[in-house]
Amino acid sequence: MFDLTPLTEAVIVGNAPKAKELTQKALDAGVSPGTILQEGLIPGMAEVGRRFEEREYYVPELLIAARAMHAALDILRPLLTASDEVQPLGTVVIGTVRGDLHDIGKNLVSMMLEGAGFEVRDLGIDVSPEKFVDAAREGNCDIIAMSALLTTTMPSMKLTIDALKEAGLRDKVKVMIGGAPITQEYADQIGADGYGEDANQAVWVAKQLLGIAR
Ligand code: B1M
Repeated sequence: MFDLTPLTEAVIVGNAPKAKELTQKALDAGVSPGTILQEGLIPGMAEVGRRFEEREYYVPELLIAARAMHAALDILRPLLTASDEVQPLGTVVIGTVRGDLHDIGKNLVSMMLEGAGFEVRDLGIDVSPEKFVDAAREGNCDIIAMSALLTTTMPSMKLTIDALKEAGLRDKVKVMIGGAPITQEYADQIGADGYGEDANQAVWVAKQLLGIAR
């Protein structure tokens, strides 16, 4: 059995070349991309988060850990996403809300949605309510998916929903939200249609919102 612990460690210490190399080695050894993600990379970022909370790590360590995680994700992304031949289940416009620069979780959700057969338009980080509205207005958008990692940026989700209402677009798109500080209760409070606790659940929620029973 392939040991993913060194990969987890490479993320924790922020060694991007090593994270890349070990991800490729794991794939070559037949480990599935999903297993590498769930059992190698995500536990690494969880430990980074713990060290940050315990003040063993500071922002520079977070940045280099995030860079290592991204290096590994670059290899996994095409393997987790669906082939072009499949008709998309629907289109999701995704972004991290205004003022928030955290994108690792958002990128994972994006990849998992693509992997499940959705077309995903990723607006990136620090996305204003106006940008989400513009994307919804352009059409070909079934779901607006917002991610927030900071308690201070959560209100931007409500502002985006308000802006969609003002633009007369609220009944044309579904809205789903997620991110570490987000809860189902918060989603209900601001009038979002769905909440995903993690990237897997996000896929399930997106399907539910579009009435896809698969
Ligand atoms: Co920041 N940061 N950070 N950070 N950072 C947190 C979030 C924090 C909890 C750390 C802490 O203090 N314990 C804290 C927030 C506190 C709070 O608001 N309550 C914090 C802080 C304070 C800050 C700064 C203010 C620090 C500073 O500068 N003093 C600053 C803010 C910058 C800004 O955004 N304006 C900042 C900066 C950064 C870095 C840039 C250094 C870096 C981000 C790099 C990057 O993303 N490219 C960073 C990191 C790495 C973290 C931690 C350590 C890890 C976040 C992460 O990537 N987790 C984080 C601590 C922690 O989480 N324990 C922390 C891994 C990722 C897979 O999980 O993003 O939760 P997550 O995504 C999950 C689910 O939440 C869910 O699915 C994902 C996969 O399962 N999900 C969705 C996410 N989006 C979803 C959307 C959905 C559905 C599910 O539907 C649409």
